[in-house]
Amino acid sequence: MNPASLAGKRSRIVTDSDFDVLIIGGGVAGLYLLYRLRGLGLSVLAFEAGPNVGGTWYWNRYPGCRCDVESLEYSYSFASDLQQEWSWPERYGTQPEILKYINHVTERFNLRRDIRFNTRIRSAIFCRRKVLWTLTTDSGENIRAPYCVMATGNLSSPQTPEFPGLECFQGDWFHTGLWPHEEVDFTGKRVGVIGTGSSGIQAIPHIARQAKHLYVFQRTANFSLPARNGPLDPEIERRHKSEYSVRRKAAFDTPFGIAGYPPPEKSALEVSDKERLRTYEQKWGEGGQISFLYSFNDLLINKASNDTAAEFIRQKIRKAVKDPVVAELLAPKSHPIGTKRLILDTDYYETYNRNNVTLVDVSSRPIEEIEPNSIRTGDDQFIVDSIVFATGFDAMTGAILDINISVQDGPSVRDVWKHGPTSYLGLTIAGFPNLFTITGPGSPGVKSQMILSIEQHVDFIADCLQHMRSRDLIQIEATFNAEDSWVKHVKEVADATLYPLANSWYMGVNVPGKPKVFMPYVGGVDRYKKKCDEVVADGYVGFTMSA
Ligand code: N01
Repeated sequence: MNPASLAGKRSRIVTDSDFDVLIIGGGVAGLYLLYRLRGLGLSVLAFEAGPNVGGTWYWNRYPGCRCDVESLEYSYSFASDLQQEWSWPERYGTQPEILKYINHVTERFNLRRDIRFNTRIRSAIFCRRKVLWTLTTDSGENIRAPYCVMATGNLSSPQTPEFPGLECFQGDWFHTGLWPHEEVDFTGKRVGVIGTGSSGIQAIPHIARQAKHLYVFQRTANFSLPARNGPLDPEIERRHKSEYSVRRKAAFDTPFGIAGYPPPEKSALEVSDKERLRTYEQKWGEGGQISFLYSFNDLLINKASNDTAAEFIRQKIRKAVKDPVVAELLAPKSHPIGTKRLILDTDYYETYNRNNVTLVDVSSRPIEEIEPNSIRTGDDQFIVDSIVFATGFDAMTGAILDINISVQDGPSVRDVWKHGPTSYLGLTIAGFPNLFTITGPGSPGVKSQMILSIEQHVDFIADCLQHMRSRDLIQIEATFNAEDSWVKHVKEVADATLYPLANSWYMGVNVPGKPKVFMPYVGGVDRYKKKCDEVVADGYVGFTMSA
């Protein structure tokens, strides 16, 4: 196919190009970007490796998969009609519901026609002289445009540990992040789930209800709170929708990008034991991460305060799990609460009271080998018919580094990020003109209501392209100075919190050989948005733009 014919018209920005903007990714970010740029009259093509839209919500179909942000929040805000018309059945959206919503948005705004599905981009090379990115697909086709945007997602590169023997395993094995489309039936099977992060903790109660026996291989115990999910109260929905525009705006004045949680004023150490307990009990009863982390104002910065919250949850686990030895293994002690993603579950701890569930502690005796019909840890052998890897992702940088991105006769992103990702605002990388990343490392994306952060980034990029076009500018690049100070700021902010104390995917620790660098910006959506607004108000300070 001639790519230019897909554009419908020749580019208005650079004459040699096939399109004005190429987008990599057809998930929540890619779709909204397509919509915005189309609205500016730009010719745009998006590439999606999968056969359909949805990104993370297309691939993560494991049993029990649902969002841990409330459904009334976790949705687009750009179209008022859309947010008024769509109805979420439950407090937290399931994966099928969210995917249905994404498909609805795709159809409603006729986005599908500008997405090339089943197409993986292998390389992206920029020619400074021609001001053109050339993207090469897995079938060898080259497509050119002056701008390229990575809408590749933060959790889209699934990680399966390289256990010896996996290739000889005779049963079925699955990764939660690449779950098959056909129904997987574990009835009558002995199943091993490896990993107890958000995915594992959501899947385990469901698999336990089906399987003949479930072995859970836990390396690190995690903090999880009851989600308190249930049907969405129509009155809550009505009220929320009537306040949507105010709430969405107010969300940008909050650290996590969700309005409605008044910031706590007291330290956990300032109040009496009785008041502290009462607060935690109330938050525990409400369900929700922000609610709990907002119990006091210093849970993420003061270890002694954090210990009080962590101990509260440990006590809850000890009460929920009948076998005290199992309860103690499930009670997290390795990291402060909230420094790894705080998980929301339904019946997770209670699942260990079932006779068909065994918790296997692999913290001191790791999995050594997968045998044809078992998982072996030291001398112990666990016979299984199926294995579920809930082992997470090469987060934030994996999908970007999967593509060979470089400037002709210059460095590649792989070279530049050898010691950890660098970026200006998580939006651009110095030395790589006309390349944008949506919610890249250095942005608050993964520490916020993700769709809000995505919309903010997309709007920033769209406004920036519009600004340049109106001034006949075609090239934009972050300066190394601006990038250096942003990277320093991101680190300083993280170092002032307890986050770096956890071996989390935020730090890249879960991927062997990955540089140990804290990647998200944890200064809050409010501070971040203010900084982006100042950058724009000061004439895109920190960027150079040229004709
Ligand atoms: O992945 P994870 P995830 N041997 O990296 C273990 C989002 N999400 O897919 O902690 C044994 O958190 C690993 O152990 P350890 C959310 O942001 C959201 O669960 O490294 N175990 C850990 O227990 C989340 O944070 C939702 O010691 C091994 C687990 O595998 C992010 O996605 C739902 C191992 C990986 O946990 C990632 O969550 C799902 C090994 N060799 C996901 N290697 C919702 O919205 C790894 N592990 C609800």
